[in-house]
Amino acid sequence: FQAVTGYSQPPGFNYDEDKVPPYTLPDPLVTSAGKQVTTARQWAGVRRPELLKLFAEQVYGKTPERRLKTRYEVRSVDSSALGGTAIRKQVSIVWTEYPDLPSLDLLLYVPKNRPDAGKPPVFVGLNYMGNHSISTEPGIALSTRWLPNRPDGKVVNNRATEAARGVQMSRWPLELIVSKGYSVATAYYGDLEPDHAEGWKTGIRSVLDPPTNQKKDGWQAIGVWAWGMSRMLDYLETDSSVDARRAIVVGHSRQGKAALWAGAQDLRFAAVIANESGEGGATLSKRVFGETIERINTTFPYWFCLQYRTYNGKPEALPFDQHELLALIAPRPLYVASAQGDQWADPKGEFLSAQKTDPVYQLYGKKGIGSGDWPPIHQPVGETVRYHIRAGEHDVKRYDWEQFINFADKNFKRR
Ligand code: GTR
Repeated sequence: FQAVTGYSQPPGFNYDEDKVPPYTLPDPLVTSAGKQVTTARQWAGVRRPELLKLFAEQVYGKTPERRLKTRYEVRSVDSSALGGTAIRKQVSIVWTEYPDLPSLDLLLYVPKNRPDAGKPPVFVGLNYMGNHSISTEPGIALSTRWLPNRPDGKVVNNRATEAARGVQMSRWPLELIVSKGYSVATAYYGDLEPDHAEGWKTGIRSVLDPPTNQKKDGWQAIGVWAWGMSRMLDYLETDSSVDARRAIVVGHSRQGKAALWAGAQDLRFAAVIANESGEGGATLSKRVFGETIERINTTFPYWFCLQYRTYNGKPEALPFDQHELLALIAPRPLYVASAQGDQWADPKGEFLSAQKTDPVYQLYGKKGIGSGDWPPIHQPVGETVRYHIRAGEHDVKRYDWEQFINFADKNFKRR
């Protein structure tokens, strides 16, 4: 075990491999009735629905079935974005029955030159600080929504200032993505629900499933953000400039958790990428290393359903673990990425979890991670399921995107 120092790691948690208590993981291929799953058909028909229900009832809360009526309002189209290499569109998803509910404001980049004749695949993901934060292009509308204040003064009184443009552009290397022939669709996650305990009051939950009823399996914020990614895809299916059948849902950290849950529920997502998604995301809960269920439920009591709290301090009682969430992505391509400086998210636990999906991918004749050991930094492993750990802190870097794009190139067999 190599201690990684110099990064913020909340004290009082285990970061020592030698101190991980023994744990047993459930076999994804055994049904709740104890039957062995041996075919893809049994997986899809019996086990998969069973697991989806477990994750809804025990972790993320049940997604409301009611569909909101929407109208798509095109706010702008610029056909010479990114130095003339891309078309930039801003489209608002307006919830027509609820005029006071904030719209979900999409920012879409479509490459003008493409390596193949077909429509470009599209990365779909929510951003943390508003669409204006992912690029300094002045044509991007400055978000007027609630945002977390920043010590650098670029967000004050919970509102963005002009200085907030581009503050997270390193996380969205648009030129790179577009130059490789991919589109990107993003929106601010706070359009759906601002990320704080009272956030639901001005978000989608206020109309679809307010938490006031204290339902054990009530919908919570991670579920809302996941749902929002599916609504983005609804729009993309109507936009002829992208190939919505090759939509890759991507998320970092808490949005990585949401991207996994979105991909698990919504089979229209052709691939899923979870960057440093950690606890309640890709990593194993029963492996006690870094963040715990108790801690995440305490710090973020509005992210997961109330039922999840029954596992506080006793992950061994979980009848499943997060490798079975990852298995819900099968047979679609799945990328799990870690960072060495993000011990909080338990990089090794993320790897082991991804590796444990192998038997499920095998049912479909696909090769996942394979039986190798946890790889060293900057050595991606696996095929349909892929994993890397990079040097550096909890963040999204150009290195990560380079791997995601290679992975998409390989798995989407560019037409
Ligand atoms: C942390 C949380 C992690 C992860 C992270 C993030 O505070 O404990 O699980 O979600 O936030 O989203 O950056």
